[in-house]
Order: sequence, then C-alpha cells, then structure tokens
Amino acid sequence: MDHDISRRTFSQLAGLGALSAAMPRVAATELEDPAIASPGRSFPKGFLWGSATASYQVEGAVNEDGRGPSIWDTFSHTPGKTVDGATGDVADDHYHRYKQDVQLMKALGVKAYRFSIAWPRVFPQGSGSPNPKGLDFYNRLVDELLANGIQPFATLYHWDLPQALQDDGGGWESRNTSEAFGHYAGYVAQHLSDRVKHFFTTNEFGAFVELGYAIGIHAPGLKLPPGRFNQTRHHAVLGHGLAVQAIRANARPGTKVGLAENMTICVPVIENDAHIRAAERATREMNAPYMTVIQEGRYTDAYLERTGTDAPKFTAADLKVISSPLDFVGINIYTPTWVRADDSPLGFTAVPNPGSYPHMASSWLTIGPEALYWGPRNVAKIWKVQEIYITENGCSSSDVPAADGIVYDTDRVMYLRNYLSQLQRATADGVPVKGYFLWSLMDNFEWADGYTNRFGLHYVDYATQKRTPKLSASFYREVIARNTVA
Ligand code: PNW
Repeated sequence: MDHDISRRTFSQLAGLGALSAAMPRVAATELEDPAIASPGRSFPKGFLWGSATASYQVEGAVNEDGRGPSIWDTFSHTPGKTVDGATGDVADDHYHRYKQDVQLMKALGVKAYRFSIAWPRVFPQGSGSPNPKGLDFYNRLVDELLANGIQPFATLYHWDLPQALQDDGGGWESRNTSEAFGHYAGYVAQHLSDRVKHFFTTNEFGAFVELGYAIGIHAPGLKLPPGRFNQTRHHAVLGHGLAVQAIRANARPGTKVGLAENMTICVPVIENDAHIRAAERATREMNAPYMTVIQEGRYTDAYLERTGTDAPKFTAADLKVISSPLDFVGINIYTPTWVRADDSPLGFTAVPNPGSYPHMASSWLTIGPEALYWGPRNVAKIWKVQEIYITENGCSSSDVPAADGIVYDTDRVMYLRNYLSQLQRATADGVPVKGYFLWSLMDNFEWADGYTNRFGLHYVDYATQKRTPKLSASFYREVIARNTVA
C-alpha cells in the first residue's frame, strides 16, 4: 500500500488528533520556513502600508464648529435615498474619537493614513470666508498621526460638496465649482503642507460624477441629459487641474500632489500578446473622460466621436490645466473589467461577467485579484507614471461577531491575500507601486448602502461605537510586520 494512502486511512480511523500525536513531525526547515519567509512573496523595502477612510463616512459631528451642510447631508436626509434612511450625522463619531482611532492604526502597524478633508468644514459656503475652527480638526488629526509615526495623506474632495455650491449653479455642473475647488485646495495646502506632504485632489470621478449626476443614486441625485452630464465631467477634471496648480502655488516645497481615481481596470482575459495589447487600448478608451485626459491633455478621438453633439465644450487652455503634471497617481481598485482583443475599429471588447461570477457582499464588488497587477502595470506602461499608490482596495463581507466577540471574516482575508499576491507580483516585475491603502480602517457609512455593507478591518458596533479588530486586522498586521503576503 502507498505510504500516503496508509496515512489517510489511519487518519480516518483514528481521527486527526491521534494522527498528529502518532505521526513523526516533518522537519520545520523542509515545509514551514520556506512558506513563511519566502522572499518570493515579499514587497520592496520601504513599501508604504496604510489604511483609508473619508470624512463623511466616519466623522459625524455634522453641525459642530461651524461646518456647513454638504450635498450628502441633504441627500441622506431625503427619504428613500439610503438604505434604512441612514445618514452620516454620527457615523463612527471619529470627529471626537480620532485619538482612539489613531491607536487602532498604530496597533495595526500602518505607516500612512489616507483621510479626507470636509470642504464644508473649511469653507462652510464653499467659497468666501474660511472657518478656522473647521480646519483645526485636521490640524489636531495631523498632529496626532505624526506623534504616532503615521504619515498623513490628505484627500481634498471625497464627495461632500458644500450644499451652497450645489444650490448656486448646480455644483460640478458649473465652472464656478471648479474654481472654488482650486481656491479651497490652495488654502488647505497653505495651512497643512508644513506637515502633510501628500495631497490627493479628488476621489473617484468615476463614482461621484457618474453616480451623482447621471445615474442619480449618489448625491446630488441628478440624472442629467448627456450634454450637460459630459460638461459636468469636464468641470470635475478642470477642478482637479486648478487644485493641482493652487497646491503648487501655495504649498511648501517638496509637497507632492496626485489624485485617487477608480479607473476602469482592464484585465486581459488570457495573458498573451493580443489580449494584453487589447487591455492597454481599452485602458485609454474606457478612462477617456477622466484619467486619460488628465494624463494626455486631450480627449480621445473615439470619446469625442462617441459623445458627438453632446461632447463637452472646452478650450485648449482648459486641457492644459487639466493635464498639469502630477507627482504620483493613486488608483482605487476593487474589481476587474475583463477585456479581449477583437477586430472592431478600437481593437478590444469588454467581456460581460457571466451570471455565476463571484462577488463579495456588495453585488458590484466582483472578484478578480489580477486587477491589482494589471491596473498599476498599465498605468505605468501607458503613461510612464513613476510613482503609483493603491489608494483603496478592500471588500465588504457580511460580518457577524462570533461568541468570543471577534469577526472571523475569512472571506475578506481570502480576498486580500489573493489581491496582495497580485500586487506583489507587480512590484516584483518592477511596476513602481510605492504603497497600499486598505479600505477601510473601520466599518463606516457606505453611502447609499448606509450601514449595511461593512468594509472595515475593525468591526464597529454603532450603538456603542465600540471598535473590535476582525480576523482581517490580524492578517493585515502580519502582512505589514513581515512586508510579505501572509
Ligand atoms: C469607493 N461602484 O466607492 C469609495 O471611494 C469609498 O468611499 C467607498 O466606501 C468604497 O469605494 C467602497 O464602496 C465606490 O458601485 C462606490 O462600483 C461604488 C462603486 C465603486 C466604488
């Protein structure tokens, strides 16, 4: 009888406990050490591990210290717009508990924290007089982070537009908002850049413009006709460019600026030359209204043809502002878009997911670890970007605390391990990814989904505001400590 079969038969008869007691131990050096300390799974020295949140999703304290209303206050308080009528009025009460939350980060071992600044705290009306008490919260937060050895990475716009700007001219539909954004960005850079060395202008054009102004499921809840919508897209990227210029004009030397964009991540269906080239072509075309115009300073011919008489109106000067050079690019990556080569004029087709395609708790969050390889790889290849951060990656899970109070989110650990393996592959291939921000530090207000979809490494009991680390927090702590896929 084969030796291995005899072991299995023995284990069936005797049970695993008896097996482990009876069988000779395999030498640790043969099996365990290579798996644990495998240099092939390590990240480059100095790789920056971080976590991320956003103001309206965690802060609460919406009426404190002179904060003005944002479009998300208005939208979430409108009946029927969020699951269970949830709002960010309290959220994680991070505004008052930020010191405790910095300790959560410290326990994880993260060296960087990506947070966002609420525009209506700093300029309650969007423009005009600043509110120093609003900015003070971020002064306190930044000081607390630095005192704990954590680098602050600040996002200037994570969707909480001052309501006054929406009321006056339709928010991002109006060029006034782009200009007000530039002004606000310059003001913040002037006051924080002595300590904040990395700024992101906007978070996810591909979400706030599309979902807010065309699909209507995010604030301000509009479904604009195509011409007005494409003009809104244009004003959003223009706002980004004005902010880049204002930060450069007002910040201390050495301050770096970029953006955090949820690009469509085009992944070749098969890793061969034809499909890899198709995914590169698709990356430019499928991101034409945002990342491509920012990188190339022009809208692609196909985008202008596709939009026809509804194309945005713009000047050459606008394009120059929009494509102001950046120091780094942040990419938020959750899901892949599978792409194949074909004979169409553009030479690619996006392949729809079959009905059986797996997803995490949020139905949009389809699984494809390869996105974390091809996303940064294509950005580096196509636009010669030298410094890339993964500014968001993570997933929702139907987290339920076990009897011992811990959430054993094995599905999130599975998701993260597989995605990080592909990110490690990218760094090993020389793709210049410098850091990774896991979304999210803790469960929080998940926009229209309210508090139903949890993305945190820490479970938040919203009745008590107690934070409890999940299994995934232990996993991430180990990844960081060993700088390898654990
Ligand atoms: C991002 N989609 O949003 C945001 O930057 C975060 O604020 C958010 O909490 C996180 O991802 C998780 O959702 C997205 O429908 C929202 O494809 C929706 C989509 C993608 C990203």
